[in-house]
Amino acid sequence: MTTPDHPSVHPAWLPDAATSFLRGRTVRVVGDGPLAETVRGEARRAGATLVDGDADLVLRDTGAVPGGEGFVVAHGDGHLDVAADDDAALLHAWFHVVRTGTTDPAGHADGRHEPAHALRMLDHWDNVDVHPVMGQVERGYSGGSIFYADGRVREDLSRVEQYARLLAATGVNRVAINNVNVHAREARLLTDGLPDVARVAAAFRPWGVRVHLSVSFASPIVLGGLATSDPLDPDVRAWWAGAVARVHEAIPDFGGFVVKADSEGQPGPFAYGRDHADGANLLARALAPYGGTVHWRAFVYDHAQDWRDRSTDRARAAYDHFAPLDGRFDENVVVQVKHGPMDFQTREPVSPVLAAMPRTRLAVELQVTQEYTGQQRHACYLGPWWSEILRFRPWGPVEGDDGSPTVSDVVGGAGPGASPQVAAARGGGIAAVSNVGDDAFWTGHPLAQANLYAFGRLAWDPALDPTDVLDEWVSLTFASPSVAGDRAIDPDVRAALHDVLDDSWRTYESYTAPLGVGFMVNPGHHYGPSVDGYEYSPWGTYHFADRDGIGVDRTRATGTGYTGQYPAPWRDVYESLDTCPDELLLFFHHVPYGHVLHDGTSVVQHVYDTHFAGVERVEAYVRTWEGLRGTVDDAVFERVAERLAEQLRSAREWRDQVCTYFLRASGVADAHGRRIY
Ligand code: GCW
Repeated sequence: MTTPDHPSVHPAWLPDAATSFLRGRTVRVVGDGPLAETVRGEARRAGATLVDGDADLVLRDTGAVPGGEGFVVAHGDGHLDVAADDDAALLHAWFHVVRTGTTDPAGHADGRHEPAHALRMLDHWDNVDVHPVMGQVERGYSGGSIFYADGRVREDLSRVEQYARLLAATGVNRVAINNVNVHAREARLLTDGLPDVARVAAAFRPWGVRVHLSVSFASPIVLGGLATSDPLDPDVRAWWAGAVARVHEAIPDFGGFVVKADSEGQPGPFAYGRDHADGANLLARALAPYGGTVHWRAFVYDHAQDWRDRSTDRARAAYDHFAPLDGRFDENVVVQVKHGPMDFQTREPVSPVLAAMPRTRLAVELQVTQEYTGQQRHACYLGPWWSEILRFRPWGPVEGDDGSPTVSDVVGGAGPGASPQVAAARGGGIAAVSNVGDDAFWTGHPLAQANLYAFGRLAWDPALDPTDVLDEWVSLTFASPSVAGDRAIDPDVRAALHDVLDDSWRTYESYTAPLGVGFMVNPGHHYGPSVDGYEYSPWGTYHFADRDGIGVDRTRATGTGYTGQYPAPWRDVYESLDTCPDELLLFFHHVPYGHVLHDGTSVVQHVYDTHFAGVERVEAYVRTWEGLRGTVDDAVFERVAERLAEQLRSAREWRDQVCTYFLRASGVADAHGRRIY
């Protein structure tokens, strides 16, 4: 589907103007792997001349490090010479040159480039059928699925091929193509759907992206007709072994399974008195002969909680379930951990699970789709947030960089105490929920493309500056043939995009989620403000605001004890009101409204101030964008303008509801006398 008024699909990054600097250049590609052919196709598409002899750009597949994916850029005699580990690396090297925007050796530093993480994966929460409540793409804000239509895998997969090319240009190398909530129809992708899944895999293969499936733990029952899916039952084991053998016959490079088990109603090993390690290893052993991986999600908690019960804390759940299992998972199991202990909120602390399982391959899971960050109606560039997460040091120091391990190191298999197996496998890498659909702009909000781009780039190199990554995306996306020079960008366009996006995550936080309070959203669809939306619900997502104060006491001294799941120094930093960072204050502590923050403001005044300031920022975004009318593509301009208008409306709604709620609750007037209802 494309929107009726924009019948053609917008090219996202990599329009032809982005490769115009290659027109007329000579390129030599040495290598005979299938991805070498893809690189030749890209060179032709860019208008370069493929030659066998001397060339401006020489790309060689040396085959020296199969699976290495890295490449070395060197200055040849008046040309640029790139030696690639394997043919996947050849493709990465090609897009590296495209990003850099020149084949002139002077524009390149000598050196080796390689991904920090071996597994860089996007998970699609796409359903084959349109789900009555969730729609076709669960938490999708970009139209329908690019994979499925009319109850089956699409006949025409050209859109998937375009998507694969976009992903290859960011470095993503794995994709799971169906929702982790596996419904009856989707479960069958594993069996009678295989020929179609094989077609999807064929669309991704030339771009170096391997396909994975989400599977139901109850498959032996629902697909195999067995009476049980007990992981220790020999018939169940045999069923999975047979199922995986058939998958590999159809798709020799099949990546593996993603599993959400015993979570939010999905079936799992608990029904048989078994644990998550039993469950994950069952699937891992079926996949092992073929080199496949199980991504087993750690998003497990009680979603049928009683709000009256103050002893249960959802934030504790993943650690309580998984940390005791460290060391029990097979080598081809990756335990996939949401970055925070709750659920992709605008601000959460980093999950303590990431510091608790040195003998397990861990992946950190991010959410590119903006479920809780504006649903692709609000501009919210998440690069800075992910960068904070990936650079967080679970063992300190609290400030500064002394080379101590980061979250990125942990999921790269280089955390403290990592077992030899975890180190050898380079951990479990980085996964994220995709934000793409069949929308003409791919992501609903055209500027939400920047998040998809940034995910791939930060998964490749978490040390990149997120603002630089944004700038790359701007250059590759808004390259305009009408501006003089190779791949030139109108400086006003570049400046405006930075203006709107650089701090947009903090802006979003300022009017929606003060001091680490989350979930003040409308239940179900999660869009727009509802301060008490989840306060008396079974989901375990409370803020406990009353007339005196707000926040969740998660201390060891008087609260749920969650702070004790962290190693030092964080267990103590978060425990103490003196040292707990303001932005997470209400995540860890229940405080009176008059509690004074480190910047000298009271909690309730901070709530007022940030909400008013956030709306002013959005007003400025609207003005900045308006200044681009006639400068950027009309369709893009209009779509963004329409989204910004909604963002402004919604931000005002957030400001007025949240400020009014806390004025009424606290009785404390705004020090600046602004209008609160
Ligand atoms: O964020 C929550 C979403 C669910 C989702 C779940 C999960 C796929 O509200 O829609 O289900 O997380 O991550 O499994």
